[in-house]
Amino acid sequence: MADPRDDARTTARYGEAEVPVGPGGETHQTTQGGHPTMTTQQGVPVADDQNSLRAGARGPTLLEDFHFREKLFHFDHERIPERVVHARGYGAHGYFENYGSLSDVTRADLFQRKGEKTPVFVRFSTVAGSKGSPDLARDVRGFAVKFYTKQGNWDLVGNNMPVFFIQDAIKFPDMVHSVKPEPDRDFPQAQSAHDNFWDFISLSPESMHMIMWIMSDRAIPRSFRFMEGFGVHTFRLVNAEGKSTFVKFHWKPKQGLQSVVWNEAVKINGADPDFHRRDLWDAIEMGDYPEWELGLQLFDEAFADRFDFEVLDATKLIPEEVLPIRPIGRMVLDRRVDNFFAETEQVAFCTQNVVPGIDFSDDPLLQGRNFSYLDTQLKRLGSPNFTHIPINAPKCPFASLQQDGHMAMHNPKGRVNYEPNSWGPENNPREDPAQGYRSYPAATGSPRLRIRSETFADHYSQARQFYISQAPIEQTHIANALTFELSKVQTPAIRARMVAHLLNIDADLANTVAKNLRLETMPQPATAARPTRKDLKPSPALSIIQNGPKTFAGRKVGALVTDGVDADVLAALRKSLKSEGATLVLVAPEVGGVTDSAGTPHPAGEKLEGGPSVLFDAVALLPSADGATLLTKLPAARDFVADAFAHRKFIGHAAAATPLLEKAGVANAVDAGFLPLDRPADCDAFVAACRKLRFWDRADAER
Ligand code: HDE
Repeated sequence: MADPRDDARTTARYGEAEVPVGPGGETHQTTQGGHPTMTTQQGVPVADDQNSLRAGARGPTLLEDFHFREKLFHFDHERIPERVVHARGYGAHGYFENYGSLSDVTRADLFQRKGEKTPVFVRFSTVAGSKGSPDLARDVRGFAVKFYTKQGNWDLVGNNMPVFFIQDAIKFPDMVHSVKPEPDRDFPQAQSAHDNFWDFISLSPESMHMIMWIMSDRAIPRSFRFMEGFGVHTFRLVNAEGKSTFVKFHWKPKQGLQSVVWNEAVKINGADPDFHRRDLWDAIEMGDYPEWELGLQLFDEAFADRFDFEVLDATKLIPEEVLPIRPIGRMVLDRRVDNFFAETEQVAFCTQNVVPGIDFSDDPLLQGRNFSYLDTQLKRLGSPNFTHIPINAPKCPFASLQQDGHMAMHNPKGRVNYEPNSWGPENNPREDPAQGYRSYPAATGSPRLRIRSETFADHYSQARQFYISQAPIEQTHIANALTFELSKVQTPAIRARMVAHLLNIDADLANTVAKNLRLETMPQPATAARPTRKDLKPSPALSIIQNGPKTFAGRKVGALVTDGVDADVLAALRKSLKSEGATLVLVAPEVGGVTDSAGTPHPAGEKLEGGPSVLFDAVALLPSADGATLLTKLPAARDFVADAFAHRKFIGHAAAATPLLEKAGVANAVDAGFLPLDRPADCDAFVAACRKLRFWDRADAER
């Protein structure tokens, strides 16, 4: 097939005689073979984009080559500073839809009418790593939502964990410096497993609750689609009568919660560092639109006063068993970005972007964030006019008397650029006391003090509550994560200092980690400003496993196939997965695929070496007898099976796969997580088993 670029313009390239053939007479509005004419930024048609202008065929490049100069100039300036935190992220468009009216608690226009849809843009992110870091870092995930409401943009800039490391924004630069690569060596990248981070944490008891979350499986989600989101801080809603209600925001994924295991995360980072962004892209491309329910925890001053902890403390949550969540609407992400840079990279979230009816609390972390975000946008986007970029511009009418600045796009017409003025209404916006934003008149006026309230002093009770709310295997994962991280810490005193904190959380946890680290002497418990409360009841809502999806929808099976794969079983498996809402990916020794037992060819989704089992939620081993013999000789095939086993995945297999099970060292460990796939009728049972996502009871699997 002819290369489409193989036209006169690109072939007539060599030698003085063969001067590139330009558009020759046409104006640049015309197209060539359907292509628009390439121009410079000034709109001048370009004749030759392959060769710079030279003094003679082998001579130096000439400065007057304005096309070359402009092209390199632009390229040299393509990058903007990456976000100082949350650099690695991925976005998508969608909408938020109300279940009903919320006029009882807020006058926010977007919440007034049942069924009304508001466009949104969401950006998910990791925190510590740079823009090119892998998706499966152990980290909190950003969950930032921009609502383009009819009364302006509202940004709910949250995370996938409901608490944070610190109580006061003044500690944020320290906390972030500590987790980032160490300044002398610039490593490790996107990892908390190093001395600086644990040094800071072990000296910051207020971080202990967040540490339990970060060491849990919440920090290694299977996908953005399977994680919760939280506004974290207490905010206010204000209704038309001016009545304020405190609120905490919760996003719950319709797809259910799911995480990977650590050994899997490490391997996914090698096999597909873009695992999370690819997952979101693929789901939207397939029309399997991810969905979350937005819920509110609403409370008044009286509840705030009687609740066990300070509601202004971002290291605390309110268990939903104590204060139920009121579901108010759903968010659907149904459109991927057209251009990553224009949308995902340039989107500028800001906690201060609120709309009438939504207001702040005095949470000192939130107050600090309100200052920081605008600052950071100016640094990154380079101009106070970053709101003129389409992704950041409101979708409702807007008008102000602000003007000029770099890259000003919305330039007012007429002579008015100040207020008060006595000119007519054209291009002359005025305040609107009725509709306009009014801050809630919360009383202040206390003495100015650099002090933290006594009500923020309990650092261990909710850390313990989180730990005891986890299923046993989740508790094991927390102990293992702490062991892993502290094993990377080279200063023994830091390890011991962390174990001293764990003693205030749970003695078994502390002892397990101390043993795993081979700590020589057990430290004394850390000095606690408040003793740990042991009376807080477990909150089942905090466990991932106890909130699984009960469906395999949105998940993927990787089927290891060879020539001769049973045609009927393959067709039946595909059908069962489709009716469940899940997908099948064929993994074969060659990407060209395989021919099934009926002689039908099937292209492969992945070549074996590029499609390890860590990329899938469950696996099916469907080789023919000859194929199984071939696979036993391939290390990637043995790893495919051994990893699926170790990661407690459901393994469907044809009897012919037995030699491969033997070679992978799992034939003697076959358990109820192994299911036969010898007949078409077996497929439904396999898919039904997969709904549990993992066979947690497997012995000798990952610890
Ligand atoms: Fe952020 N945070 N943050 N943060 N944050 C930023 O803004 C900051 C905090 C969160 O996808 C920055 O545009 C301070 C908590 C998300 O573009 C910066 C403090 C929570 C995103 C900033 C916090 C968040 C950011 C960096 C301590 C969860 C990504 C780049 C008081 C509720 C938004 C940027 C996106 C980004 C400051 C703590 C969520 C520097 C000072 C708590 C999801 O402005």
